[in-house]
Amino acid sequence: MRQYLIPLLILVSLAACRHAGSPEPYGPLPSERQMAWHQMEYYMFVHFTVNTFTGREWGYGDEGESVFNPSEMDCRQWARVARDAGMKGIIITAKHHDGFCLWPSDFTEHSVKNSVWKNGRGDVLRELREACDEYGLKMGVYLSPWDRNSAVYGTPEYLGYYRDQLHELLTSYGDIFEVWFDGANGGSGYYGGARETRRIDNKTYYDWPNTHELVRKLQPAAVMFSDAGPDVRWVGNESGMGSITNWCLLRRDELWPGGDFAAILGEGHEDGDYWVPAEVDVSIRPGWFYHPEEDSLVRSPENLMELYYSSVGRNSNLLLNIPPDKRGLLHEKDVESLMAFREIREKEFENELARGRPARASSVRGRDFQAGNVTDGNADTYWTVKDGQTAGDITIDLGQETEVNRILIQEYIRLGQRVMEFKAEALADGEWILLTEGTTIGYKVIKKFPTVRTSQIRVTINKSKACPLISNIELYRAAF
Ligand code: FUL
Repeated sequence: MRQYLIPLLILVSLAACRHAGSPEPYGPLPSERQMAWHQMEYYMFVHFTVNTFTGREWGYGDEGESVFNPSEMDCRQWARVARDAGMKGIIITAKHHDGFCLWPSDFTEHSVKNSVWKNGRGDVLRELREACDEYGLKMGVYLSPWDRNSAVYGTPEYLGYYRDQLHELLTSYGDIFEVWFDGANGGSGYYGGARETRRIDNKTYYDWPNTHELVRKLQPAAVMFSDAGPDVRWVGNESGMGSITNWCLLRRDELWPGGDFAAILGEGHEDGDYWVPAEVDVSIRPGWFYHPEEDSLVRSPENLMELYYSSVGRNSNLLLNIPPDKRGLLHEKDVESLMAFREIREKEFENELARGRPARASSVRGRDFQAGNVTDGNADTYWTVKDGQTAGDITIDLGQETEVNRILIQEYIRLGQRVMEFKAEALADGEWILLTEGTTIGYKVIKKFPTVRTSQIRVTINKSKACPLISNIELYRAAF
């Protein structure tokens, strides 16, 4: 009997540990590749092709290759600016709707190999790869499904061509963090000289499942973006507005790229059945491509700061487009605005007031889930309550009267997005006053409120799908 006693005791204590241990996951969960993507938060979009030289936004597909001829092409400048701006990566239009390829593809003549740039020996993707490596950035590719140059666009043969190109991009340029599938599909074009309108059924034509499989096979760590995921979804607008209620969830098979789903894409679905968070793509200029007449219309640093709040501050990533000019350089105006934005942002979040401060909660799940986990600066620890409890509050003690006007909150999303309703209050003159309230949290929300002087901040989770898991709360006193 004695020989069974010790294993039995271990089993019993393991069961007890599990009971008092981590909560079970709730609902759909992010994959590791999606977790890595969430942490990127802010990165650069680069729209560059023949349009840069013709002044168009959508090339027709009949542009001569000689049109592409940047005079001072320098991907290192793009990467340096991205790094200095605080961005984590660059996604480039390897091929936009006009079909011109920025790399010397073996599958078309319509590429840099037939341009005068570097006598046809240039490769923008290669240069960008080297620059990203030098500046510690990740790299992503946009490969337009719609191709207004290809003679076979609209036929089944085109899918082979599209996948061959994807294969080249995903095997020749190192690790790709995001593959961007645009939703603009079909219409008029050159199509190898046919000059006609070709319509496709965007729900079936591209046979997306097989393309997704190819990407998974070639770059298992890459996320795929489209209107409908599978890994990252479009936010539903191009004006930089994340939705205030923002579930990282969609319902499977409800959407497809190019469909008219803007309303759903903003909020996602509280009861969605797969994890597909929103990305906010927006340009620093009115157009996606560089046009000299827009030099005076570059977004101001203050405007970029607002975009940051309406994207990163609303549980989305910010993909900010900075289009190179005819020289192949990011324009001085754009760079100036980006750098000033970085300064404002750093100032805004200069002094974190909650870090290391003691916190108490209405209740805690157990020793490993204390209130203090939200101020310990460790993304892997969190405060939570017992199973079955779907509300609770946590109070941070600032130790002395302190001015505060920003709050940043993060859920521990590895176990699911749960919070449905929350509020933040401050103790001022003996009373709790409301600072801000919200619905979803997810990976991150940042909220502004009028400056308050207080020594205690209380965050209440009013409603949650299951016990709420809060990994981080930060407080700031921004200048404005
Ligand atoms: C859209 C495209 O049609 C635009 O040209 C741009 O590339 C934007 C990011 O996506 O659907």
